[in-house]
Amino acid sequence: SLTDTPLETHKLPAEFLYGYATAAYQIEGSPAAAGRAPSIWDTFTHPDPKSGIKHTIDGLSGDVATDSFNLWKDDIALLKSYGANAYRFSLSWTRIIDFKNPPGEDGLEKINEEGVKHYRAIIEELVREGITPCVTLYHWDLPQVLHDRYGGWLDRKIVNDYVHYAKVCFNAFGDLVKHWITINEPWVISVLGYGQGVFAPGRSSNRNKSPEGNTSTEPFIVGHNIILAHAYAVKWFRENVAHTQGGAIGITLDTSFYMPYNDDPENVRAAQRAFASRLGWFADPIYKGQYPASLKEMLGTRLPELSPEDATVVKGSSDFFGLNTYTSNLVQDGGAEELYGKVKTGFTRPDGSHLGKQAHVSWIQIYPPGFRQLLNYVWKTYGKPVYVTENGFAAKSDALLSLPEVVHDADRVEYFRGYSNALLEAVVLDGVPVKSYFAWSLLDNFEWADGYTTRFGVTYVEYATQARHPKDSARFLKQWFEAHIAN
Ligand code: GBH
Repeated sequence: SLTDTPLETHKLPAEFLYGYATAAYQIEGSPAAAGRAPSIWDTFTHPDPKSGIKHTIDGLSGDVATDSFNLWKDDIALLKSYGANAYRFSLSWTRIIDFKNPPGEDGLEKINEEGVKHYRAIIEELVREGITPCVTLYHWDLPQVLHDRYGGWLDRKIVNDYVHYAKVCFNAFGDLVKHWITINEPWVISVLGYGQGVFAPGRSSNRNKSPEGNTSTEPFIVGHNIILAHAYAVKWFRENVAHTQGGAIGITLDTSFYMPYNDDPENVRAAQRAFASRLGWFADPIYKGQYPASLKEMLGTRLPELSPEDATVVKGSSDFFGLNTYTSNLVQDGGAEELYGKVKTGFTRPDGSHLGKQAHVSWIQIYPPGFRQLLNYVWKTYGKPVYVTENGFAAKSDALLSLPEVVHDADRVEYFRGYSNALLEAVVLDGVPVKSYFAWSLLDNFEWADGYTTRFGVTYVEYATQARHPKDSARFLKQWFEAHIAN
């Protein structure tokens, strides 16, 4: 049997994709270059003109970030030096579509050729270097114009605009790009953007100052429109691109692994509810054709109905399961927050011990067994090959130390050692078809509401000079994947 030989002698298949993930707003900077117009994240990260409220911890925005709009060749050189055979990055919708000029008679904006040219150069360079481009169409940077025009994700009109944008990208890059991710983390967009208001566009009825929106309804309307936008883009792709140019397309969802706090049946059910609210909300319609029963029960008419016509487009609309995951949680019944399934989550076991080492951020502890179990859960529940599209760690040392010591990120190395071995176990011992591993992230970068105070990179970025310094974790992953991908 497989277990007769040591695990480290087993290999991932030669076509396994190993690389790093980034997102446009987190790395590019140059918000006005090549004809780019503002997205909701540009608006959100600049102090509100009326109230002066700032939405990032350090008050900073993605205006500069890692300057990757200019330094993208250096980024690709880093990928190459790290032995990556794939790169997951996102396109900026407002650089590809021309939102600086009014729409045409069909209500749709024209292509911004300058923006297309920019990304075309990046994609060509990646291919030349033997690095497979995996393109995310939407990583949270909604065109501000569409938000202003009809409320963006709050209106079904967004489906038409999103499909238009997706078509432009398929047509412009589909000869070279064979891996497409429609949308990154719908739960985060819906809940943090329209429920808690801590991410753009910052809508929440639970805020003390200037409450806006409706936390009990908007997240579910937004979630619904995201599912439809994804599904109708995939429908177009399959009817027009898949059979000529080929390629796989799917969505990326995010979740922790949820474990009951103890054997108490209430807590066992709570863990199931946590999965239903975080993952099932999106995964059940997309892979099974309907919303989870527990969600319908909890939300009643506040959960939009999936019409039979839409359901046929939504069901089966992802070729793979794109998974972003960072940690595991112990789940208890209770908690009022329905956006989390009315559960309490934590890291502390009944005996007082912790799941693992704490990250610089509150929401991550190192717990590799949960990663292996999650890969099994996703495969068993949804039956699609799994692309791990993000996994990573914010080490405390990144925030505490400075150069030159800061590149010795022992905690991140520990994290990646545990998680890469857990992935190998899931593939080799459990038979889960995992096709990729993208570590988050290639570089320290703009970490949304955390600004630049949290660093996830395997490369330390000196923001004053934009100098890049490889951390020990980059070397670790290079060696690990060199040793574990078959030739
Ligand atoms: C990913 O989201 C994103 O895709 C990526 O852009 C980001 O840089 C990366 O994570 C690292 O954060 O502070 O308790 O409110 C992962 C899902 C959703 C997890 C937001 C952290 C905030 C938790 N993330 N969440 S809290």
